[in-house]
Amino acid sequence: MELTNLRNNSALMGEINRIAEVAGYLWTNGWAERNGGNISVNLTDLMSEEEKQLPAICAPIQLGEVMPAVAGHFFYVTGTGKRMRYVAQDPFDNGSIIRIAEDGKSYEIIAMQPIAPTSELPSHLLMHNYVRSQGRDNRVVLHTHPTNIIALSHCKPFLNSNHITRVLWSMIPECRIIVPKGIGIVPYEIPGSMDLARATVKQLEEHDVVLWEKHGILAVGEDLIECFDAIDTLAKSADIYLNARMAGFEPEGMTDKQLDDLVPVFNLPVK
Ligand code: 2HA
Ligand code: ZN
Repeated sequence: MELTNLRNNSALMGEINRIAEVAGYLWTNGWAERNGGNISVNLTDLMSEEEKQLPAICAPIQLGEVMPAVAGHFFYVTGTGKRMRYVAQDPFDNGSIIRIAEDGKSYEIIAMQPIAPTSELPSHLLMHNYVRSQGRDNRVVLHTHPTNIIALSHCKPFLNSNHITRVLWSMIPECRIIVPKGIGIVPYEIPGSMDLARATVKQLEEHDVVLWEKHGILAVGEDLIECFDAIDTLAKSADIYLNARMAGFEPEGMTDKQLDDLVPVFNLPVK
């Protein structure tokens, strides 16, 4: 019998190509120095039953927490220490596909090479598990280091969720429309730690985008391009705000009324 070749699955490869595309945007935007950032995407719905039976290419690795909402699920995950600029060129040389065990306690790598997943994998899976357990069809966790958003996180007033959300929304109408739940804040924690993961999960109760103080940003959602767009739009607002400040003036920002007028027109949640 011929071995299943995932490269023949055009839906799956389309999604992997989108991951490579977004990895390229992270790098060209200057948000992915060295191995900064990581991406995980749930591929379960794109794989056939035969593909799901592919043998593991490594021994099972314990997760340390039970993840019932993603038990039996499959993810593409960028590799630990791998650079986004190389994920963009060859996603399977710089990441792998993993299968979460049916008991939700461990995972194994099934393709293409035994590339160890990002150090943030336990925290990504905790987030996938949490958002799915809320009944949302979450498929993506995207983490990156947008320079000007991180710059704002070095200034105490911007570590208030309402304040940073209001300022960034008010720079351009698109920001209110594209990031309607605003931005959650997690005070500084060690990268890759479960404390950071748990604090982020708490913020995901009300937000789809979370700023990590002096570190970076994280977005969850159903679609990788939309997660990127949310971060890109926030980054654009941060750029406008800081450009105005560097030019020596405080940007006026849209008024409350101008922001509120967008709500019924674009059917946005009231905040
Ligand atoms: O993967 O960005 O937060 C490198 C990081 C860790
Ligand atoms: Zn990071």
